[in-house]
Amino acid sequence: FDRPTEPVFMPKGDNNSVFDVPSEYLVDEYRPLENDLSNRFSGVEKIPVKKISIPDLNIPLSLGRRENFSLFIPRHNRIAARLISIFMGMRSLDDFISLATYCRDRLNPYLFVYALSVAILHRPDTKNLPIPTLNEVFPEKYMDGAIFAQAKETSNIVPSNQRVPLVIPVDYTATDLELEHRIAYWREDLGINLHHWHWHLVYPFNADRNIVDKDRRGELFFYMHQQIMARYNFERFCNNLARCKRLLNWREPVEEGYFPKLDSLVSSRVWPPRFDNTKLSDINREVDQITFDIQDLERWRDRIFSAIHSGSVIDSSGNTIQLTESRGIDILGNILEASILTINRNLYGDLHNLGHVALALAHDPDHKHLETFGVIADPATAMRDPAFYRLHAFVDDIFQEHKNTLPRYTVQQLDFTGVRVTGFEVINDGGRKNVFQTFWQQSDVELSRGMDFTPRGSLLARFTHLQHTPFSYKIQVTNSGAARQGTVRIFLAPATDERGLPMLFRDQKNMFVELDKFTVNLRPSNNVIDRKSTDSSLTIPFERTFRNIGSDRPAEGSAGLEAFNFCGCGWPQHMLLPKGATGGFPCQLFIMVSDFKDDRVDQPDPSSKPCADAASFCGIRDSLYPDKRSMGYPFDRLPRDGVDTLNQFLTPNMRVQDINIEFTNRTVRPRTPGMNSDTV
Ligand code: CUO
Repeated sequence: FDRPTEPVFMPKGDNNSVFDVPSEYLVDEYRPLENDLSNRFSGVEKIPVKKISIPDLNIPLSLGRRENFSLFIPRHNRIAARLISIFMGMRSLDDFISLATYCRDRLNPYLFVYALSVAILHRPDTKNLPIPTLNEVFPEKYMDGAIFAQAKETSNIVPSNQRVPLVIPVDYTATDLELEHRIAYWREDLGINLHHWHWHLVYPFNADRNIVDKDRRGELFFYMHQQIMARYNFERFCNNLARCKRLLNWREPVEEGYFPKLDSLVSSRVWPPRFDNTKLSDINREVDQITFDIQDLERWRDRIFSAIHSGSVIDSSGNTIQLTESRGIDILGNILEASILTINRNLYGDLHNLGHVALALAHDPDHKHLETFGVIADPATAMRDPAFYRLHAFVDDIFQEHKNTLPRYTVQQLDFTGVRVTGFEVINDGGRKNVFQTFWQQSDVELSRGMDFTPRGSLLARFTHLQHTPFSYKIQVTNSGAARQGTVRIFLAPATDERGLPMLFRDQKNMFVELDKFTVNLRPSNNVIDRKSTDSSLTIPFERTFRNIGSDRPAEGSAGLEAFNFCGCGWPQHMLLPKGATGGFPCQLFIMVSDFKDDRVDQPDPSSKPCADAASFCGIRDSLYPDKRSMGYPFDRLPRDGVDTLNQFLTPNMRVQDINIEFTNRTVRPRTPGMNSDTV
């Protein structure tokens, strides 16, 4: 992974070991150096690479080494799926390593790192290996391109032990003349973008079927992105912006422009911008082997709506499949995305993925200007672009249309007989009650792993992000029955809409963002439950989002390493809460204790598996999704008749606490990778 455009035989890793590759593996331009190379690195550790007969790589090689790579371009995706399949098919670990070293100097580095990461995550003999986080391998996908010229200068002149972190400016993509820039700190957050990249790495839509076909993956596609939208709209409210408008009319210009100012170190190009009010066009690009019309998108959209309204879809053999209460959303997720699990690609097409492409190529739909795609085409960078949310608001609306057709939850279904939530409050570290406190923090990330051809040694970039004071929930529950288990579900929503007016429940339910979900043992009579914000079921700590697989990595074979491994997938802890506002932003904090016997999934308790702590958005590896309820429960349906407000929705096992999010415009001290805490 290190220094992805530098040849494979150059020193890698913290101990500067080198791969000792068979001479046949050297690409033509390096072959004359063969003897010189073995002398040049005579003193360093050599990792022997076995010579194998190389499988047919024609398809992966068809993507140019200096091209950009996008998972949303079908051709690129097919190429990646093929490479993943080849990596997965290598019979032994040695063969896999050998092929990877052969590929590295020949294939496109973005393609190579993506396919290698998916293969490592899913091969039984490598799945516990740590994968470096993408911001270290390709830092250019996450920060102002201007920093790299500075980084080269610094690392050439300043010895590694005297280098100071390079500061990424807070405002570098636009000014406040652009209203959307008010929430650039959220869209461009490194941790959020890393989470999104990792989510798509764990849930690819095209790869070997046994990799793609994970439990409820279509539903999770819906839910994880629905929650992104809810969080985004929440953040907009905090910044005096109205909720995001759906991209409904594909023929109208897209208001929101975006100028990413990111470099591609692989292609030595900048990522293209999209100007304000760009019109979408039919796409016809031979270079990407991609042709589709806006009309195709419209046709697929109409067919999906009509399937939702008829309550069934038609599979590729012409059979009618009901969109049932429990399975319908999963089927629709795979249709809409579309993943290879779609029930009928001819009929329902590839709406969401090609929506990304239409937006990403709006500036050069027929390759007239030899331009490549914009940031919205890459899961590592897509969330930076305001148009991402217009598209996903549209996609989410389609899912909601289906959800609106489902039976409403009855009081009997929602209640947990004999269990009452009698008290619910939030206590900040520091003692303040029923207030969330937010502010800015600076953190450092390592750049050197991704910086090719510069002197070695650590080089840090310092970025500014939102942070909050850690807090605990204190929950009082009375149980008038025998000892039993419950699932605590905690959500947060704005108290009013963007005009400051109270919201109807049917509106507010889509604004609830999940903060936590966990199982509790309830004794008869009174129970007091304490739960820390850092234990949230959707977040991962700073060290996992930005983990450095270098010196602070737990020892081989240790229990710590397993826990450290699987997923960078997980919402970053520092973004658990919306920003709020100076003087306080009023919210409603909701809690529900549901009956665990209706939530339980029939499998051995997966909570001790590695990285099971961000299960709400990411699931648990090699396990079923650990909550049997529909994702988003109890807010995933329209309310029963007669319920107009949140208070009317409540049953005795639920409770609402009014709470403020108070933002203070101050920046706290930097922290560095390996600094063990999300506490400040
Ligand atoms: Cu994650 Cu549209 O799916 O970006």
